[in-house]
Amino acid sequence: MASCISVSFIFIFTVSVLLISSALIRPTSCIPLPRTPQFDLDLLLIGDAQSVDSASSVQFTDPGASSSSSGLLLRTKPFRFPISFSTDFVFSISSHNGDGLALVIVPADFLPRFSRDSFGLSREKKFFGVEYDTFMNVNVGDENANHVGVDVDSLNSVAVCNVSSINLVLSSGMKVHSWVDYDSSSKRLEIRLSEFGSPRPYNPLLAYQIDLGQLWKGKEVLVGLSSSSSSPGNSMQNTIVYSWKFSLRSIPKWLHSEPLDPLRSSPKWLHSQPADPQEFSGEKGKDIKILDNIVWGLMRFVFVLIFAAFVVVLLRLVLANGGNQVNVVPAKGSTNPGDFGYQKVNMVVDGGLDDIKH
Ligand SMILES: [Ca+2]
Repeated sequence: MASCISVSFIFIFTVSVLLISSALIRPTSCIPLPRTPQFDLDLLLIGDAQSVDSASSVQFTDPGASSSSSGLLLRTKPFRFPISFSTDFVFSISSHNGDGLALVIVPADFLPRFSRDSFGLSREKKFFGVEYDTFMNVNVGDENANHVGVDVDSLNSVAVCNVSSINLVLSSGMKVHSWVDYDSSSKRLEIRLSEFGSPRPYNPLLAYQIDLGQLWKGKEVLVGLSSSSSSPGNSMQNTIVYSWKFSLRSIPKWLHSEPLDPLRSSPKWLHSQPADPQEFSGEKGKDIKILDNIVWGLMRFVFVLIFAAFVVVLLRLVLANGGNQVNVVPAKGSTNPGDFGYQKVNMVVDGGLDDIKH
């Protein structure tokens, strides 16, 4: 009987904990975005985000929600900094009260902490964001309700630009196009914004120096577009994204500030030792060393063969010259006195020897 009561207590306790947890924790739905040419693949719809207009666009918040609403369009492929990225998206924000839209980079395990307010980031301590803010929150230092801001671990932006300076109103309901580029070598972030249909502006609306590699310290991150609104008693802001492209660019390895090693540019078989011990360590290193030895052995063997052939040819030439020496020197051209015949010439001298003496 006692054990039965204990089991019942554990069951009731467990159910109660689950019910309370489900009430406290933001329920999130993860729905793949239908494949459309306006969006990259591998995207998930989180929270109140849903595809609308035959999956041609994404609506982030639920205008009919009673209290607050938030939605996230999340790219499911994690990545790590340092890396460069370029992204652009077209969106519209209705003129109702709401936070606007944000490009967010969050830890790879962020989803359980996605919330209903503050672009879904109120329960996340580590994030990077570019906010298109349409609500003036004095508590985080917002200067107006129409600005672009750069957020690092806080919605109190580290850099801000008034969108009114380019004669745009984010919450006008009109489509706008934004480009965000980050170069990891120069550590420069650039944000551009224009009315939809206009060309990409040459000058960024906001540029900011930030080392995202230092911020994330090699941790896996995810990127997404997020929106939230809370306006009890009033109709809520409706944020729609019509297209989103995101691409990463790695830094070429040779651009890293490593000392220049001239041995790297020559074939590996020229080295008796590997140029980079780490690169050729382990079994791979052993294989390459064996290959080096084989190539070196073959080169020595070929060299010996060539040398031997040269010596043989030279000897044959020398011997050949010695055996045919008579034939080589023409007989008529001989200067050897022994080759000439002698003929005795008899001279008759009148007067005898005495006449000669006189
Ligand atoms: Ca705000």
